[in-house]
Amino acid sequence: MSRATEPRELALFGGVPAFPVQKHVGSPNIGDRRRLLQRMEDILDRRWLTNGGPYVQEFEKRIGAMLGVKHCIAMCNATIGLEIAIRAVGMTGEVVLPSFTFIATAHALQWQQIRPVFCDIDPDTHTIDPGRIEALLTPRTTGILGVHLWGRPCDVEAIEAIARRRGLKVLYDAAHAFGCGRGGRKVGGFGDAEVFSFHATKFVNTFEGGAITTNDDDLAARIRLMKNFGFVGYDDVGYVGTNGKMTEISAAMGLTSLESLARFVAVNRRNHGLYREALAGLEGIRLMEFDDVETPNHQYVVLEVDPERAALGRDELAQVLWSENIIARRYFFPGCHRMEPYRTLDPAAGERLPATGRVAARVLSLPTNTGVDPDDIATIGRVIRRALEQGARVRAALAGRAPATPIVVPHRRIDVDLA
Ligand code: T4K
Repeated sequence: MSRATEPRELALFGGVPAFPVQKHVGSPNIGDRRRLLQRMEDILDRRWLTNGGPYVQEFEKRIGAMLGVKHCIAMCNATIGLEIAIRAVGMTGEVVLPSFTFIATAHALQWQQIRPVFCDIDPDTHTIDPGRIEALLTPRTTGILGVHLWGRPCDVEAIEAIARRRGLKVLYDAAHAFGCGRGGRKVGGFGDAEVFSFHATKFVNTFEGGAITTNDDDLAARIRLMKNFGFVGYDDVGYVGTNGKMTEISAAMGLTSLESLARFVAVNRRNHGLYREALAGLEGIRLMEFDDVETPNHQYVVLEVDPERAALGRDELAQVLWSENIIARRYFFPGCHRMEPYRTLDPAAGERLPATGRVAARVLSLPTNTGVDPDDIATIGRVIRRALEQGARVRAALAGRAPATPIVVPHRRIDVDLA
């Protein structure tokens, strides 16, 4: 564990960085190590490492029961999960999705020659704005891919009404939304299917992993075939497939994570409250809050820095934090439409995405989860406050410098000597 030191002078001005070791967004939540190690021993004893082993089956059953959804199919990661779900529901041609998301959402379509058509977001919730979807539909559109960003469920009622009217498939990228819901409805059963990520940085992690959930029996059967090369029998393939399987060791981590879910969410909720206190009253700084009807997992603490009102812009504040070893992330700057191949394929997309552009220029995710403690948050809050108080000085110091992104250092480097 790193120890935070009281920042007297900002590191930008030659002071000692607030943290001796980098503080990350997405530092993994880790459950009961003893249980995990027991399960790992069991896996080795059984000599059954992957291909639908007992831990994967248990993991799928537990998630299905927890989310109240008929089928859960564990995956090696959410990106492959999205690709398989997209293919299994029969999306082709064009699919409407937000640009304000992790690049994997768009790539999962483009990877299979489906054109991602970027839609603007609601600037308050950061999720797709259903009021802008219909204007983007063409005869080639086959579906809508919503993203429950930060664990905030999309406006599923409005999206599903459009889909019904226009005969479209609906998928949700629920990478951030495990354990989330709204108005008593849990993420997992919306649309034709939903796709979760259990990457190391997610609320529940399986090192790498993901899952597709659906209430559609035929779709679930197709997905199961597709994720296992299309095998329908011992020596028989009936479908074009790929390898989307989760390993036993990942499922063991997942089961162990599920057992600590209540602790993870309690810590995340506490952290969110502590950030609220630490950042209270700062001009031009907005902490993303959730509606009373939502059940968030609080896996992300998201700030918006208003360049008109705050003493520093988002990028200036990020530079200050990075120099203090606080590795805040500009998720999801600059928006998928401004990355390749999309910016070449649709160079004018930004014109119809004003809210995406505005939000992408303001957002900053701060370290949270079980990897930070209340002292860390107090320190991060003090650094932000101090940076804004000394806004003019910080701006002047950064003016001549090229913006530099941080070099992420894993906690311990391993030097392999092959000589
Ligand atoms: N859809 C959405 C909306 C998503 O956000 C994602 C993934 C996906 C789909 C696809 O899911 P997967 O196929 O990954 O299951 C990270 C994650 O790799 C990615 O899973 C996640 N979203 C995205 C938001 O964040 P990067 O490129 O930012 O990763 P990286 O290596 O910079 O790590 C992020 C931070 O976490 C760093 O500050 C370091 C820290 N970290 C990372 C790892 C792996 C740790 O402290 N420990 C670790 O073990 O994408």
